[in-house]
Amino acid sequence: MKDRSLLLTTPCYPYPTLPMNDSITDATGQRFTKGDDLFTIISHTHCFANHILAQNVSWPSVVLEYPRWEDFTAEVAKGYPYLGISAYPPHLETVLKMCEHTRKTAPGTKILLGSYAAQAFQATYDKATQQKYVDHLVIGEGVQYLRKLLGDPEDAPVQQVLFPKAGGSIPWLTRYPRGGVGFLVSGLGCVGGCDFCSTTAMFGNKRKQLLSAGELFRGIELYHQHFPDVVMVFVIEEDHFRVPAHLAELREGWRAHPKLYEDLDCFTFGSVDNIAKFADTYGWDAILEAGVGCIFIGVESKFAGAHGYDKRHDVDAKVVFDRLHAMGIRTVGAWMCGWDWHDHTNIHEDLNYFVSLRPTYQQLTRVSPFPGTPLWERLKEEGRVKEVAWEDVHFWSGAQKNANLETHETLNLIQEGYDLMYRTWGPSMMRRLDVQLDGYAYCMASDNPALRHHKSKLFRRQSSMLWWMLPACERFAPNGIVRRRIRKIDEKYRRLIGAPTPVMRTMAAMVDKMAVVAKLKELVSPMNRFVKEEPFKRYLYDKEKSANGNGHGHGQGDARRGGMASEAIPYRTEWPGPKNADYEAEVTRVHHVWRVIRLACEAARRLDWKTADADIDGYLIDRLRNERFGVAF
Ligand code: B12
Ligand code: SF4
Repeated sequence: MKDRSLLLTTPCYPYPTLPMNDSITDATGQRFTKGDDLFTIISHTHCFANHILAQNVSWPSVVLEYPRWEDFTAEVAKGYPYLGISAYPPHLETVLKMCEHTRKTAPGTKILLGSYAAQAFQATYDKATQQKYVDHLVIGEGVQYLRKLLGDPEDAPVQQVLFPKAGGSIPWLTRYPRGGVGFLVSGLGCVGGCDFCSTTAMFGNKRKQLLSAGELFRGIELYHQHFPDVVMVFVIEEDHFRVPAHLAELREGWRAHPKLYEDLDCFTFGSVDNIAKFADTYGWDAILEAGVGCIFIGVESKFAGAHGYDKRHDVDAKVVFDRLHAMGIRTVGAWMCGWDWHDHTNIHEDLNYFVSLRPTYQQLTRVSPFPGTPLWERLKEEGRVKEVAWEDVHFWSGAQKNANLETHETLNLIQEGYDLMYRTWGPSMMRRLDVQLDGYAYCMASDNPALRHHKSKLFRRQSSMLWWMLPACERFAPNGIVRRRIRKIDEKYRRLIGAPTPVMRTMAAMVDKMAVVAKLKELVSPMNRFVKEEPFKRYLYDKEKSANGNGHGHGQGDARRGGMASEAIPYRTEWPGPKNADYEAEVTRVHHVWRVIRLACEAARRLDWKTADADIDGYLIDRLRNERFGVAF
């Protein structure tokens, strides 16, 4: 038996696929940019819960991410005192097998199960069954729980240094984009108490703050210092606008370091009414000043306010979406299908209301009763929760017996909704370009020097990068409406920023050709046939601080060799197992393609130096040099 060593893991592969044949770990492909045809972004991310736990206990820890069965069993055989599994409900069947195996082969190992699989497991199994598989079911905040168990001081602050980065790209540009998105958890849980919401239930309708506004800002800075190519930090805070003082204080950090506005922004979550209230108190500009670039907004339904959801009661969502877009703030709008009030007379009215908001990205899901939520309790009492396999307990579960709609209808309506978004507004990339151009105009007209001199630069640079995609999006636009919209966006670009530079034109021409090849491939072998799989990685938190803070061990390239840990990056990454020849070949191929494109762009810049733009072209060449053309959202 190992001494003082913690094993943390995600569930083992294979992972279930979603009803529309999407990867369960790919947020952009399964939702945010779904329906965008060739322009759907495919992304990867990490299990941050396990990393937060490992960063906040004194015991050395090993984190397994996406292990295959043999990887998991080999690690369990080493005999850890504790095995912690962080999982979601679709993996419960696998998780139970993992527990059975651990009980059999490492009987001294105590098993902890956390996150939403724990919530579902507790809600659906009796005590005896729970104990058969798991020693500690952890519902709610885990750091404190684990510290208590391991004898660490419980009330020490929850520190967060750097986590592995997430990232995404159009797969025919690169299938293995380097991560450009950082991650920080500012707060868990929400006081909103919406009956369908798992997170409010998980944290007892309370918000648990993990980072003060100052700590959050320092975390953002740390990402920027170590990874200047990080373009966004994804901040977990269920409804940031419900804690206005925190968001307003975050603004102070940015204001004191306005140059940071030029390079990155933040993703956060908000609700319609609370965004409007925040703006009433602090002014709309305060949202931009707080470094917010993109907000996830639960619209849920046009009729949600009338049915008791107070976050959607006072203000028309359209006003908030339009106002944010006009300032350059992107939105992820979320809509749900299958509310009890949905019937054949109003479902299309509701869907079209959502479409009219023109969210930059979208999440359309079915109303899904997650075990452990009040909605699930009520529907169960009413005999309206169907037995579905654990692998189907997710945002598109079909477990609910709808009041007025057939089960298959809600899934088809969702698919129709994604298609409608694309046919109405075009791909998210072009919606983003449009919004960011408006942001550029807004900042240039602002009296605030931080917005005018710094934030405007981010909009200008990112717009020039998105313009790369414009000719290809125009060529393959789904209809004339979208094609014209794209032409209008092009006109807006030229009016506000000027003619595309030689680097932009060269790059766009290459991308356009790559899109033609991708379209031809799509005809015979649609991308949706191949569900993305994540590789297995092993992160070692040795708890020995190295003086070397150079960030080795954080990128995929270093991961194979196993890099050094540092104070900012307190783990070493290993990518065990035999080398994957297909992966190596693809990475080499993409590397050569992008090298050639970069050389062509550099040549174009030299030849056509009169129309070159030092800032835009420098930014773009730099991204090509580092192969950082993957995008956030
Ligand atoms: C980032 C995120 C993702 C990412 C990455 C998730 C991952 N870990 O692999 C992506 C985009 C891939 C994703 C996908 C999905 N997600 Co998601 N996701 C989130 C989000 C926004 C944040 C999760 C997070 O990292 N939080 C930060 C960490 C630190 O918090 P935490 O996970 O709660 O962990 C704390 C405690 O729970 C506890 N804990 C957690 N694990 C463990 C383990 C041990 C051993 C211990 C002791 C403690 C412990 O300690 C931690 C610190 O306090 C949440 C919403 C939210 N605000 O939480 C939804 C959420 C978790 N996702 C959800 C869902 C449904 C999914 C999907 C099934 C989507 C779908 N298609 O339906 C997939 C499943 C992915 C998978 N791996 O199987 C739901 C879960 C609802 C439910 N009851 O099941 C949530 C709650 C969203 C919502 N509002 O409904 N998701
Ligand atoms: S406002 Fe959002 S996060 Fe808060 S309880 Fe409602 S749905 Fe959940």
